[in-house]
Amino acid sequence: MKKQTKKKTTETQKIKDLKQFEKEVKDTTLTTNQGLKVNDTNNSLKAGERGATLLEDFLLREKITNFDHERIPERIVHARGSGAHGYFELYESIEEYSKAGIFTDTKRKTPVFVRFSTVAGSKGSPDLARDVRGFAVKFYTEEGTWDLVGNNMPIFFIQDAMKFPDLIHSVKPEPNKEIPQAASAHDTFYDFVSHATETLHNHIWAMSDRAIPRSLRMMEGFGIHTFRLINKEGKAHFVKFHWKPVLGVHSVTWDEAVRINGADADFHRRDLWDAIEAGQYPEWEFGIQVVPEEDEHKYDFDLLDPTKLIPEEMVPVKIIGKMTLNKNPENFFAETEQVAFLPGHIVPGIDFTNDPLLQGRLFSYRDTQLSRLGGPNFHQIPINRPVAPTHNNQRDGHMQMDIPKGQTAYFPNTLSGGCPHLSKISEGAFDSYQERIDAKKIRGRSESFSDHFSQPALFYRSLADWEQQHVADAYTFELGKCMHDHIKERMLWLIQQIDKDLAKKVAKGLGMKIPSKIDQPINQAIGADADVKKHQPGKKKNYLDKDPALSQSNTKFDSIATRKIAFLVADGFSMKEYKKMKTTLEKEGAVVQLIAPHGGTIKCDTDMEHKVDASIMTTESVLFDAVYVPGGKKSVTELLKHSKYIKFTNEAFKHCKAIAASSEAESLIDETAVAEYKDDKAIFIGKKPEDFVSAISKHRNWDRMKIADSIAV
Ligand code: HDD
Repeated sequence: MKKQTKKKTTETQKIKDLKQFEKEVKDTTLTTNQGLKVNDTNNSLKAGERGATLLEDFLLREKITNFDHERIPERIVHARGSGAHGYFELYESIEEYSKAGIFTDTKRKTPVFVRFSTVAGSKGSPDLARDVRGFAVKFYTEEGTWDLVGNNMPIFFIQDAMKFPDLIHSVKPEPNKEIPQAASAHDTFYDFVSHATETLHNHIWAMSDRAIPRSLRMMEGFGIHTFRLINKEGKAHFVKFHWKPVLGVHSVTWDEAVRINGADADFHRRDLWDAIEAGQYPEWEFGIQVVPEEDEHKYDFDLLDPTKLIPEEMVPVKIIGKMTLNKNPENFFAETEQVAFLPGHIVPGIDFTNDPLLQGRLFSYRDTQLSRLGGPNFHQIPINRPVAPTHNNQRDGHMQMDIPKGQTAYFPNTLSGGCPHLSKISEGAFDSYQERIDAKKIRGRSESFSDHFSQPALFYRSLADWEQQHVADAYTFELGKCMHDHIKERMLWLIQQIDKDLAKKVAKGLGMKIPSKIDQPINQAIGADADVKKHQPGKKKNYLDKDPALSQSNTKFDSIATRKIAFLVADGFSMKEYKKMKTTLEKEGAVVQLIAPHGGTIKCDTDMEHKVDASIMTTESVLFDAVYVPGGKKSVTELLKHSKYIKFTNEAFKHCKAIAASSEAESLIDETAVAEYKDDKAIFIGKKPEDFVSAISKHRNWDRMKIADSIAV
């Protein structure tokens, strides 16, 4: 990505804090870990030139020992991720709801570190897997660190943390053969999903385009659980947290996702890195949905049920701030790999609810860091250190980095003057919300969590035609990869409870019939979770027909900033046309890349040399948002000799992208599938660059989907 208008980077307090741990390589001498200068790091110490290596060789042993231990256990979920630094700014104080400094002080620039991830794949898996994306934000606030550990979908698969290991074991590669990697399309996942109807809501989101984002910068984020905001008077409100990307919510097609994984498995990671390096800083607005405590039981669903969203039609999202990511990590391992997010990290003014999934998470995240990062001092790793000062009597353990001074490590004490001393609530101490509890101890699920079908149906109804088609295709693909008919049948039967037409489409694709009843013995053995009748909507008070916020067709389509446009060129391309189109696109923040038959440089028709961004052999159409072919007879004649340019254009057409060509380049278009569809609303031959810009801002021409399937590439 080329440099655009680079915004000024202002250092946050956290970046300054991290600087003291940074180590420059430039102008340094190679030493051991003890500071001993080294004069040979290529040869081990031997008994003679052709002799055995000596145990004495401490230089060899130090180097190899360090190497042997370079890897730490990857995260059991969300192993594949990318991180970035930035800051959060508040537009307006919400002191009526929360006393948190981050929500009341509009002058603050709170440092953040964000890690985006996929869930199921290993650390080295491809970015474009069909999967939920993690969206974890660490706010280094003045009152302590707050971690909002969310996803890019507003709900979760299960209602109780107790089921999390089962969910993850079912989606991870099957244990006997460790197949498939980073894919939910296999029997064990659908065996589980089809017998746990609470998963169906998150599952239908995972079948939608949300699971294959165009960019990490173009997806929403959600805190998912209902949390509490607490104001100065101690009054609580329920709240859901939202991140809305300034660039809108956009996705690729499944066919593209599969090809992107082959062409550039780091597509999302690279896109995030490049955008930040180019000064095109990713931004999200932060919003809250607030529900007064008195309204806790007003809805058709339970606010404590993490498989339910609050439709924005019912409770609008109030935008209160913005997050900007403006700095890439200096070192992937030190920062992105070692960062530890804990939902239990909160600050005064924010509190938990009894959502049983959240309650379990409060245990799991600290526990997992102990084995992942090696011990209880993981909070002392530079990326995890709060910017707020920390003092307590916790001591020792693996990798203690601090040097606590003095005679005491207990409370109360007199020998250290009673320090570290306690604070009052009025001085900013944390105080758990005093929720009244008067209940029997039970192991079970509230009846108010039992409707598993209304919201998947609401989601599906709210989608545009093209989005619904993508969902049907995704179910068909995923179930088509399952080997066991009884699992597929059960899924068809469940999909039917969500939407009959959807089930019919999937059944047709699978070449199967929707069963009229389901194999009872299996259900009985498995228990109540599998009993669909128990999980029907029942009589609803105020159910919605549609919630427009759930459809990507209602997102923003007003910008082409950061979109990548491929210019297909060979020697002799028209400088005039190239310049006009490039200037127009770059003025709007798009990124132009020259794709030539070879690397190095290329000459336009005025004999000027231009640097080639990629040779046609090293790149693919799926890595771009749109295609332009400038004129220049010599150039077009040369392009026609390379079949990959035809394939490149056909793929862009198949994936519903905008394509523009100069009139002189029409002969190339005539060799492609576009030839028959020149009147398509996102095809421009000899038209103004502005028309092309407007089509790119629409992301895709989804009307083209109907014919896209027939394009062979
Ligand atoms: Fe989790 C990591 C998001 C439920 C147990 N989770 C993890 C990450 C994200 C989420 C984004 C990666 C953080 C990072 O980048 O380091 N998880 C969620 C969301 C959930 C959720 C949005 C439901 C609303 N998770 C959940 C449950 C459990 C866990 C119910 C266990 C009972 N999650 C973990 C974990 C991980 C984790 C095993 C792996 C690595 C880590 O924590 O630090 O503890």
